[in-house]
Amino acid sequence: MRAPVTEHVKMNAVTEIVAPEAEIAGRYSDLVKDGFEGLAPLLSRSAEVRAALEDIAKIGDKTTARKAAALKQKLLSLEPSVTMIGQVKAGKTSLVNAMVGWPELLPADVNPWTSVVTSLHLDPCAKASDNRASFTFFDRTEWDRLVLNGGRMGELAGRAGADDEVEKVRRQIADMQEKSRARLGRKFELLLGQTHDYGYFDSQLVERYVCLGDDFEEDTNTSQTQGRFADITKSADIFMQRPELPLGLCIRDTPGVNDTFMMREQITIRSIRDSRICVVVLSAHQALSSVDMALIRLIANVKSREVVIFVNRIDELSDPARQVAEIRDSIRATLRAHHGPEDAQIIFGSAFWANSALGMSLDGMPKDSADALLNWAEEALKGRACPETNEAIIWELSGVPALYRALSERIEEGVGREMVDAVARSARSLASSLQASTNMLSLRSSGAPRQQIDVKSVEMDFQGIGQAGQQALKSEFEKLISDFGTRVDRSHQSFLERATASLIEHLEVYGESTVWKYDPTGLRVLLRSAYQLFSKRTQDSARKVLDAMAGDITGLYRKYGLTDDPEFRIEPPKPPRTPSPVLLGQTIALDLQANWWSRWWRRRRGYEAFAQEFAELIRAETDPITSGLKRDHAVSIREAVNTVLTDFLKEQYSILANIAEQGDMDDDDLAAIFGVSCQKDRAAVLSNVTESLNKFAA
Ligand SMILES: Nc1nc2c(ncn2[C@@H]2O[C@H](COP(=O)(O)OP(=O)(O)O)[C@@H](O)[C@H]2O)c(=O)[nH]1
Ligand SMILES: [Mg+2]
Repeated sequence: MRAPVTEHVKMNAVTEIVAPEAEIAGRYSDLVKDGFEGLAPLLSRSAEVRAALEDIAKIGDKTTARKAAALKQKLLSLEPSVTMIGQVKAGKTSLVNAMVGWPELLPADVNPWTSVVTSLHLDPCAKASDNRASFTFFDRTEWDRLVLNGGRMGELAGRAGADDEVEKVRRQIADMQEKSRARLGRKFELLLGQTHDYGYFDSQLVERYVCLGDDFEEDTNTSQTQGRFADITKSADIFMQRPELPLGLCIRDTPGVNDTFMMREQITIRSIRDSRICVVVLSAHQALSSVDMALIRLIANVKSREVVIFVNRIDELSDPARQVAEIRDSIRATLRAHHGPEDAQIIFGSAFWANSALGMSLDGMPKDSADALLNWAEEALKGRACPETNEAIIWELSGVPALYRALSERIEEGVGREMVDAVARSARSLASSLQASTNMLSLRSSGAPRQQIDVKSVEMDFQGIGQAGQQALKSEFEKLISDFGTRVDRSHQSFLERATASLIEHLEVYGESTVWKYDPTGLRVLLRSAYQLFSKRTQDSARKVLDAMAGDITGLYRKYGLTDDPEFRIEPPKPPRTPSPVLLGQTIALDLQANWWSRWWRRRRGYEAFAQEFAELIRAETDPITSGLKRDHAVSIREAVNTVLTDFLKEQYSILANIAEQGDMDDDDLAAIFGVSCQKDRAAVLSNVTESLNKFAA
């Protein structure tokens, strides 16, 4: 019988020594195996589609084989991405290091000024020699926006007329720029907008690009190499082999949302928009006492299933077994109160424990941390099978396996499934085209007259279908976008009216000396529902247009006598998913309790001026949100649909053109391509492939 968990941990936890690199890698391989069970259905579906594609390549002609290979490659290159967000010092970077099994890869505790987004691309198929890194610097425009306007914060304060505040921000930023220039010397100008690529990486290299030197606040020392480029680095991409993972994965570490200049809020918004899954890292001791509203606003517009909350640093709690439940309730209550993703999964853990399990410093685990571990072990492992080794127990308690389990589920049900289904759909098209060629062959061998398809005429047909589709899409979207714009403007206007009315009422009751506050949540809720409606309608419209096109293409197969099967039809692609309106979370003046806001308030004199200036300020603040929704979001949705439409058309055209070319060939050539002698085998393989792929039909 195995010793009870707590005993087991107690005996060994504090006696290990720091493990060397190879040992850490070995441990990681063992530990990380747990956590991906949820991906099993996805992996087997993917394998099945891959096998079908291989069969298609075997029995098809060269063009078809090439297409099958490209689709297979697409399956293999699936790389879901996960964005880690949270306050500075919540432990995002430490957690990412643990997740990838390299405890000191990304520097923790970086200077809060840095704004680098680091993407770790984990590739299960790559070799160690494929490891590489690439660092991109801000370009001139981005840099100037930060420096000249003082970032979002400067913009905001500037608009509110808080000139002294703007000046302060500008001075600090000018200072930063000067130091960067001094540090980088003449290279500064040259570097802006550039990318540096390396055929390797290690923690020192990453540090040079990600870590501002500690000298930042003091004197500049241009000779130092550490943090040499970090001032102007915008993003780091690290490509890393990870044979332990069953699937490619991109983990994005963001700098943290609470910065003075709000430069990073924009960066974070963009990063969340690019990922389908977002992990919010909170620090346990903070999670109870304070809530970062900027953070809640950012995730409020993301679907619950696409957010996972990781409460980190539970090793610092005195009694996690009890406090965890409290923290969970408090987070839920906050999410509910602020219209956040209430049902988001909450996981508790500690990046420190995870890195300890990997072999960093089991010997040095402080007593408090070890006590917390034992305390949490009893609660967390209650009624569950206990892992075999110390490392495995600590790893489990660190929450990292639970996090991987959560991510696996989201990938399986979301981006992974969509991708496999889309590839299966394209594979079915290829199979249908093979079926059409087969039909053509058997017609010929039965002595029917040779079917001629004019490639030119196929091209004309597709041009016609394409134009009709584009036209339909254009008119559908014109109407949708205009309706959406009207609705957004109406919400905006009525919000402004209500806010101004409330302001006047406040002035009447309290006069000018008490600061007035107004919650902009109402506006966000209205805009969100307008966006959701728009989103749904665009999906419906896109589906309608794509269905019609698929119907027209099916018609061509009949017109050219390639099928007499009444069931035969070309499947339309799925309309692209619409992105979450993360932009709605952007901080605006009304959200802030900043000093300058109340000073601005106190400086206004006169009733009339108040109301008018206020209305202007709020309009200027909310305009970027409403116009961003109307412009960027709406237009990018239309473009995404357009891309799907164009790709579909191209794919179908090339399939039919290929068949047309075969129709031109004489029997000997065709026989050479397809090996007519084994037509029977072909038919059998094809029917297997079709049966297997049909399982994936919607
Ligand atoms: N005790 C403890 N410290 C942690 C944990 N995670 C991170 N830290 C420490 O907290 C500090 C900030 O961590 P970092 O990963 O840089 O946080 P980030 O700013 O969110 O990326 C560092 O000194 C870490 O060593 C944890 O789970 N437990
Ligand atoms: Mg960090």
